[in-house]
Amino acid sequence: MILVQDKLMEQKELHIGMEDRGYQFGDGIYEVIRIYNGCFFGMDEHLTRLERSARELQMSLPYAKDLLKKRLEDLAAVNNVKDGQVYLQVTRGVAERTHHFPDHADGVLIAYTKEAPRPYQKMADGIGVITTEDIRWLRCDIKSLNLLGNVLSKQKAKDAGCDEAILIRDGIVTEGSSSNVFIVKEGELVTHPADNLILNGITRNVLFKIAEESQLNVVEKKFGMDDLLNADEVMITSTTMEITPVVTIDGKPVQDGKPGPITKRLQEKFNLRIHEVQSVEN
Ligand code: DCS
Repeated sequence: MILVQDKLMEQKELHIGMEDRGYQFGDGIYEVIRIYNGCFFGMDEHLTRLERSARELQMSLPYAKDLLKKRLEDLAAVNNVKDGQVYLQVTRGVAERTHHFPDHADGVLIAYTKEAPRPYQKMADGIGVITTEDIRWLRCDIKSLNLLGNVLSKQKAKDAGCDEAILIRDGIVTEGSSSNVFIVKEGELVTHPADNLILNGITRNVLFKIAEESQLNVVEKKFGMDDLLNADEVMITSTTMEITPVVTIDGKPVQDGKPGPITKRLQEKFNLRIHEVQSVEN
């Protein structure tokens, strides 16, 4: 079953309008929310970010957050999702094709779930990344459907046999093509400030909390390629990749090429948090 507006239905009943602005302009927003053992992780934070994205694009959501939360829970329950995710998107709706906003259009919301195991192997072994120029627009803080810059960067990583592309704008490390980037330097975690150049990741914010619990200082400041290449540890965070160590950058190992102790400690704390959420909800 899938969710269309506020109704659960079979996928074959879905009709997407040819002039849906999401389809024609990428004029819409989305979220990917994780489900662990049947429980949503960070649902409120994701829906708050969805509301923010809508506001920034002067879009309105078809209905209120509380009902949306309930419908997503119904969707996950009816599909009996255990470890998986929900993909949720809202477009500005269907209207005759003009670039400017239509006078009248109702937003179109769809959501579907899928089973997705946790990326255990990558979290344990670490991943290889490439660096590439950040060619995206200047509102990367909005989780919009316009993902061509991200798509092209991720493809470049895949072509190089890597799992992620780390994006560099004017010599500064912004984020990954679908993740946030952290480095460890002299016992501190450093990551790009949450301004217009990055998406303020939900996992990024979870990392802030668990770092604080571990008496680890997190500094939001800009850092460059040299800092990245000479970091003690490098990690990426995202809903799907959780906290994953980066062990090679452009083919060169990060230190000894193995996941570092601080990354491992944070991963353990993250695991505990997932279990806490489950015991609260069950
Ligand atoms: N930066 C970008 C550009 C992203 O696309 C994502 C997540 C993140 C950071 C990390 O944010 P979260 O911690 O909130 O997930 N991208 C989602 C996506 O498109 N697929 O999975 C996650």
